[in-house]
Amino acid sequence: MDFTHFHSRACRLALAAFAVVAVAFGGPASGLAHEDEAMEAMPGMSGGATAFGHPGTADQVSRDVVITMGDMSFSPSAVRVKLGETIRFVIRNPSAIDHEFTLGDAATQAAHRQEMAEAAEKGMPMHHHHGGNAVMVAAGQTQALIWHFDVAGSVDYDCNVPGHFESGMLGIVTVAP
Ligand SMILES: [Cu+2]
Repeated sequence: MDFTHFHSRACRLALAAFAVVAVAFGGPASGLAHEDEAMEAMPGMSGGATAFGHPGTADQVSRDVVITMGDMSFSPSAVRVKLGETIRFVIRNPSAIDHEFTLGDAATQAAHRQEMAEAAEKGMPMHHHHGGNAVMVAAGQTQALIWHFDVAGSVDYDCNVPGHFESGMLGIVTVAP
């Protein structure tokens, strides 16, 4: 692990902690009175364009990127794509634990993490019914997620099963011309 990436991971964990605190105290990161409104306002959950691209279709795919899930890790944990590429993430989970893969910016990840935690608390299945930017991958299974990257910058991929991101299950896509 190079230092740059380590630094990035540490910063993101710190930011995630801040986001949780901000939401808990109704700070500027939340700013929404009702849970329903928060759900609708979640970036990346509408199925359309987001600040980090939009879902792609099979006929648009530029190339495949294979991501392998470990006990609490993604391999690789950093991916570079070219601006305008449509990537089919082939997400393998040979581990013994169910995981998930959410593509998104920090706000999307924080919102999704909260949603997953609430589902787990209620004993509900942690499935994904909106957006196309997240997929559950059960132990021993492989899933695909197609995403079109038309915004330069970086996009995170996190596992938001409660406790997994905090244990280091995160990665980053760098999108550059
Ligand atoms: Cu996980």
